[in-house]
Amino acid sequence: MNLKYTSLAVALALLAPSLAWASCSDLKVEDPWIREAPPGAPAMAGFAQLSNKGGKPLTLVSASSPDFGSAELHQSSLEAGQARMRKLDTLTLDPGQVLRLEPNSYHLMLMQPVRGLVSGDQSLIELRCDDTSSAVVKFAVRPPTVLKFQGPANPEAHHCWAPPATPAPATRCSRCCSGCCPRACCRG
Ligand SMILES: [Cu+2]
Repeated sequence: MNLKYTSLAVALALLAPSLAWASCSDLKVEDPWIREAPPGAPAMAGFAQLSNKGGKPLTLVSASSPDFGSAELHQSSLEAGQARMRKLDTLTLDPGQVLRLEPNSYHLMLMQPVRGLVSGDQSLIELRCDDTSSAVVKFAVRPPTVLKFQGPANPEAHHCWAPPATPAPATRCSRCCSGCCPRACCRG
């Protein structure tokens, strides 16, 4: 190898670290929690505050948990007065960016619970970044807070649920349905 190519190789080696993808180790996860759902609910939602403490963009590509059949990154939004949510293939945080996963916004859609999770339980969720690194985060299950009325119920909002105004064991929801979102859960 002549001097010219040696210099090039050294230059590339020095450059390489700055070309590397941001790693999940730059991901800071605060206040991770899962909203409790009625027994038998097909899905639950997970929330947290995410921040990128690194100097490069950080991209989440997937999530999984032994407590759920599958997990997806979702975003809820209001479109023409209708509450909608869609699956996100990736979620990118710029350096220093803080992003809240919260009801009616970004969330983790946790589908097919494999065990009954109730308030006080914990669930491990693995978040994966686009460089194949990952972070395992312990989420705490908490009671649902009553959701504000957000317009007509969305049939696709399968995780929308709020307890009745005067909760009593006999009237707790046994399932979620398209009528769940506005104020309370469905009966029966
Ligand atoms: Cu969702």
